[in-house]
Amino acid sequence: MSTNTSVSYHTHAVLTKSTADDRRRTSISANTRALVINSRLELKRTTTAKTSSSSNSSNSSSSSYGNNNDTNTTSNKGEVSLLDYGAGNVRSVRNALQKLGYEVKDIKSAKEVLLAKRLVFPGVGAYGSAMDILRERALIEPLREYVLNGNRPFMGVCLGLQLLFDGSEESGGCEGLGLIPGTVQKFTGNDLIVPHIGWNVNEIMKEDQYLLDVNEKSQRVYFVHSYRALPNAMNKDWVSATCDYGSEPFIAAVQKGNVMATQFHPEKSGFAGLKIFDQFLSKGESDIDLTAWMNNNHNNNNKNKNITESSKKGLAKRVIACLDVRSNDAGDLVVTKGDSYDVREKGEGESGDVRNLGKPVELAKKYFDMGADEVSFLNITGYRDTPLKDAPMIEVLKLASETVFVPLTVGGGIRDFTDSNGKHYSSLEVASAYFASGADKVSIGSDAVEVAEKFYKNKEKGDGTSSIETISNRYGSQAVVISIDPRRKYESDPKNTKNKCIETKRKLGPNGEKYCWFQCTIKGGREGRDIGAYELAIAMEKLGAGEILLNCIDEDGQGNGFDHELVKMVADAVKIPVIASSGAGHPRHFSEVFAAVPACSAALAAGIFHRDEVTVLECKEDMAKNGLPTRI
Ligand code: 1PR
Repeated sequence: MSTNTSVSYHTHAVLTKSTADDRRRTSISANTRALVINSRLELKRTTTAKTSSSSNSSNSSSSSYGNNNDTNTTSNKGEVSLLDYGAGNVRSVRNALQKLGYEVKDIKSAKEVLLAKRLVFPGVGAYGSAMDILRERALIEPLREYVLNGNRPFMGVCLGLQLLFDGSEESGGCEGLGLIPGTVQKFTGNDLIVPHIGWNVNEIMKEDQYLLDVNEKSQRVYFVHSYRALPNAMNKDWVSATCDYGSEPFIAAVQKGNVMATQFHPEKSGFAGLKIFDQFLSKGESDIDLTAWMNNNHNNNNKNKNITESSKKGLAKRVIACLDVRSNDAGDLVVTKGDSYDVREKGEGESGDVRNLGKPVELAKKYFDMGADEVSFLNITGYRDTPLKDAPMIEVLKLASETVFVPLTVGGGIRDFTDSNGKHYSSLEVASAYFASGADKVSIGSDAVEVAEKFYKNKEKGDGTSSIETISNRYGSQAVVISIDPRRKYESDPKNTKNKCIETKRKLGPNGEKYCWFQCTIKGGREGRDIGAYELAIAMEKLGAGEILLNCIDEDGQGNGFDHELVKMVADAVKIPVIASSGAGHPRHFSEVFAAVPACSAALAAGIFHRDEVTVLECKEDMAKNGLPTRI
């Protein structure tokens, strides 16, 4: 343990160094700087009383991981109690409320619930475990009492909406708080991709001063869930918005008097979400100027003449910015980028420097301002150590989640780990540390390959102990992303492998081979295994994963576009969302992969964004011009 600790401390110490070269590489473009300033202006408050918060509040104004110099809360809009019952990412909600200028009081006990002046009830994770925790902590009756009383504001988020209903068929069926009639059920629909992940459109069902502004301005909001409640005659008076996904529209928001709850995540829905939070908590007196934000920002519908009507409807295809993070040779934590996973500068022999493309927190904020639908951090050397000892990565998440109000995924090193002193860390513990630091999803790479190998040996069954099973049971499948790192393996005859082969039209093998399969690798491509991306994806879906991040070592950093053959093979094999990754070199590559593989839910890029060659908006404009549902 001592070795690990000293490495961490060393890394931390040298992170304070900032070379001129770093500064040059990480300088924000004039355009982005303007956006940052605009963001500050919108959130500027009339008073300057800095809100204090619970113990978890971060006071940092700058950081070695990138300046976190966005305006922090500058006004005091009064106290809001946040019920932290251990259901998942409460930090994001706290950060959003603090950003808006509320003083956040973390509460845990029944007594504190009853004393709250305004109560926010967040929720991520499985219904059954959330109800178990509420029961253990004797919170069920106080919560019911608070809502039934109705004299103080109550805001539920996601599971915090679902728990208000009579019950859910999730977790084998269980009772809820019984405050709204209806049972929460799994999405249904032919060939439907579940979880419902991403940015979708609300339809307002009744006069609702809290959602109206956002809706009138055609702003989408962020959903992530596999279960939903349906409107019916009994709950009609509660339903304030629905959203169309699956076989029928589901309840996106409820509101009655002082009680409001959303199935979507306001804290992850950019400025639109912050506006909704603020509208409700300030009883319709929000001072967030969404119009000013839209006019000053890149995503201004009016300025984009090419936006098609169809792009404004339905679940948007997501554009994700990815940050591969590692320590460079000097020990600084940097965003790097490889060509086919080789992240060292060329022309300097094998010992070329690790490419340094910027600071993680700063770049994450930049991509949020540019309109990225999500941001992913991959700790690419996580296979060597446990992130529980990797304080810098945890710190990156904490800082990024203070200013980035779209979903954050983190990967690298999520697996069971025994350190040199024999101390065992479970993958669930590692993931929990990431969730507590601001991650919304964790991505699992190397461990997933080993779990899949066991799954097939065990007659396609899990044993309940794997990272995928334990984390999805605890936090819900939507929180578990599988990062696949495949490379093409060519075959002259598909019978030469047990893995699913395709006849390729994209690129023949070195000896003219027509067939290929996509071999999974571990440890950042260092070790190939006898299992294909197709087989891995199927196993992961069965074990409870919620999403596939499909990289491609051959195309990584090449700029030739996504490997449609690979994406199609995997997207057709599973019914969970698939994110195409590796190879983006032009805005049209995004439209092309969505057109070629309609089942593909999102596309991710790194190099073109880091090098300022292409903006997120340019990718989205191309998508919207081509009629693809796009959050723009
Ligand atoms: O195996 O669970 O510890 O996770 C390690 C994680 O780190 C995995 O998700 C793995 O994909 C990632 N990783 C490991 N080594 C590298 C490397 O580059 N040497 N990066 C690496 C993966 C792929 C994408 C990249 C896209 C888009 N990089 O993250 O961002 O290919 O790039 P492009 O748009 O520039 O083409 P574990």
